[in-house]
Amino acid sequence: MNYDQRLSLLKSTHNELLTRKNTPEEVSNGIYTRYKYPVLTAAHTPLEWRYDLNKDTNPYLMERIMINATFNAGAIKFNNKYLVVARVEGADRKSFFAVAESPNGVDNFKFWEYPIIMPQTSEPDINVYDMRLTAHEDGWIYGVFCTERKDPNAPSGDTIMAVANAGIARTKDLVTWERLDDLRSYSGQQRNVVLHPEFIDGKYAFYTRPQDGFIDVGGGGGIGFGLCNDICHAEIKEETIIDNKIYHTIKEVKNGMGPQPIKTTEGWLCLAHGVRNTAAGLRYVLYMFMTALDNPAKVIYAPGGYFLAPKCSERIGDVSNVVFSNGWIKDDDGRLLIYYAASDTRLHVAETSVNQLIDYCKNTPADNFRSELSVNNIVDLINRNKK
Ligand code: M1P
Repeated sequence: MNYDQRLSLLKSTHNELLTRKNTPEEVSNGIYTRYKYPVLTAAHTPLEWRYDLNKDTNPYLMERIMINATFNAGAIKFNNKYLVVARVEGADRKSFFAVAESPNGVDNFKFWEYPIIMPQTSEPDINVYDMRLTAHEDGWIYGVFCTERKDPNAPSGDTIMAVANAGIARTKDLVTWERLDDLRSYSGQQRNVVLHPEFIDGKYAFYTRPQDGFIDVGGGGGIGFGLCNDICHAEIKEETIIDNKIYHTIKEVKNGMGPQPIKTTEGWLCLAHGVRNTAAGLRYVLYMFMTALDNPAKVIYAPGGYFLAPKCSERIGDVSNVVFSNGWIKDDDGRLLIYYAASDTRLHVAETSVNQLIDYCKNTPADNFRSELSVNNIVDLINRNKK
């Protein structure tokens, strides 16, 4: 195949992928409906990011920059378009952010021409990932993400020890970003930090996930909540754990807030991830809870078990047996699209509604932490069904 034939094949294959219609699964659990195809994969990234398209300098038409994965995406409806800010990971293992846009939220996602050029603080990021987007009542759209740097206290020769913290940036158009100071907190490292969309007592409110180490949360962990006065120099002096990790549950190892909570008439809908250990390694699933409208630090409904777990091909990828969500979009009519990534490799979507999720949170039995009590829940349901 000559250069021109190969280029034409690359372009048509890419176009076919980007314009492929997505279809909902036929039978669902009634809580949400998954869509058949991932909405973003590494192959969705523009050819211009990967290929030198000049015949003279790239006569073999080879990829000059390979992209490994597109996953964990923040999400927002903006100018009537469904936007995700994906974590794009290159073959060099560096993650960065890029906006992809869809007319309907379930297919036809197309990356904007350039990835996000994220300004740096005085201490440059080594790696950035998992942006949560919050359209705050102050008028800005905030992106809160994990910034990772080498641990300055790593013993010499240790090339693994890292420190995670929350980076904060804001924008009005998702093109130009203003970088603010990284979060300052006093509970160790931070990951999965999310900004609440409204002021609480006149202050900015953050969901946090304090952790003793980079991977292990150690004595820390749980989803925390804290207030700060100045978003440009965010400092949380006090964190309260509002949703802890618990023995023999889907969040026995650790947990973390997912996207920004969604306000409903009955409370704030919260989506989170829980991690448990297995002989095959860590298993990441999604779970939900609701907090009080007048107090987002107070959990009012906590349905037991997972909400969404990796299924079929979702179970396989660079970090297998993982689903992770840091983005969802609510339409004005209550339709809700949940963007979840599978095994740190690709991005999927599931559709539901605000009312279904409220119903799910209120009516799913809580985890009572013992097998006997789980059986009681089933027996109770059977008995009610007999009437
Ligand atoms: O590899 C699974 C996930 O691990 C991390 O989440 P947590 O901090 O809760 O362990 C994150 O790095 C996330 O990006 C990743 O998907």
